[in-house]
Amino acid sequence: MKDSLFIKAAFSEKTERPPVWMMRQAGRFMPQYWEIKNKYSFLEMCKTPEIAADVTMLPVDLLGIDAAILFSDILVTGEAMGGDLSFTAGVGPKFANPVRTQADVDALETNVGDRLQYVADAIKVIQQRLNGSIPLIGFAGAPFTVMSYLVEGGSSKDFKLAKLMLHNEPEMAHQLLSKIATVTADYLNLQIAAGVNAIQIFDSWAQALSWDDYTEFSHRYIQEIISKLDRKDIPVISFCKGSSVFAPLMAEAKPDVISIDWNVDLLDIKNRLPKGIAVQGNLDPHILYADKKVIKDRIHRLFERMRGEDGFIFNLGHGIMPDIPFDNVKYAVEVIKEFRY
Ligand code: 1CP
Repeated sequence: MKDSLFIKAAFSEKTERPPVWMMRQAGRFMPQYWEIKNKYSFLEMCKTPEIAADVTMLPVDLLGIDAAILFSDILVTGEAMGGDLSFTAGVGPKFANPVRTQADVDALETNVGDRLQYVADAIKVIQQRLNGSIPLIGFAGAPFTVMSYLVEGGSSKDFKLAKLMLHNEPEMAHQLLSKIATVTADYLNLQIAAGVNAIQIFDSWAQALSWDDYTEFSHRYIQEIISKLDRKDIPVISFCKGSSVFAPLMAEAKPDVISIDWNVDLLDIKNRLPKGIAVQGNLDPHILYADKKVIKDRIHRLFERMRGEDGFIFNLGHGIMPDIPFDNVKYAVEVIKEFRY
């Protein structure tokens, strides 16, 4: 895999064009996803290795992207720790037993590798299907983002309860985050042992935090996780919404790649990072709703800005929205793959 465009760019080596994959590529914007989804619940799909592999392969076969991402969810760690997780169409994820008290935190389990074995099984099936063609990215949620779902009991607009725990009960919050960090490091090592070729950590809701709170309650746990990974030749990507602000701090956790949201000029932020850290990003996903000439123009604008830079992986600044036209995503991938430095 070390000769693949994606792995080379992740390790800041020269490539003839930027590699492309897109967050949330294995999901709802593809009509073929719904053909599978209509037959099974979301968690059944995640927990049945053959089905997880089918969905992982959809964007590989239909779009020709340069890296696959495991079909799963960031909340499976919370479920394995004891969260009563369900996904309902139109509602999203729910934990029926939210974590709000010291007793709730104490009840969470941390030795949960057996409960996540189905992910290792899925990785093995996916690697057979990929047969060495492109790398497979494994992933997990960052502790603060996973904590926000456990404490709120589901999605939230303002993270009021999760932030209140940080502010009023910092000791308890640290115990909760520390438990999630332990599980997450073990879980990512389980994925590495099962055969993934790269790792991404998603801290999707970090932008809700002040600089001080991000430093104390998010960054230090991501740093702990990364320091525990059996990295070998496996690049580690750190993503957060808010990376246009937090990237210099994220770099201290020593990831190989930082995935950048769309609020910042990608070259400017890259120049502010230590040498040897690659960047991934950072097209505004809303561009994929626009006319094709706009899509092409904005991709070329980004690529011209990054011309001559080693260590650049094309991605969106956040995930593909479910109602983005499939045809536009396919077109974007074609434009990217035709480009040459
Ligand atoms: O990227 C991929 O295509 C791989 C599969 C994947 C990944 C990486 C899924 C499938 N989920 C995730 C990560 C994930 N899950 C994140 C981090 C990435 C991001 O920020 O976009 C988050 C925040 C979640 C939580 C989650 N799971 C939500 C978001 C709810 C909210 O608070 O806004 C939702 C809707 C889910 C369910 C889910 N996960 C994945 C899919 C395809 C779905 C939809 C399930 C369905 O069909 O109803």
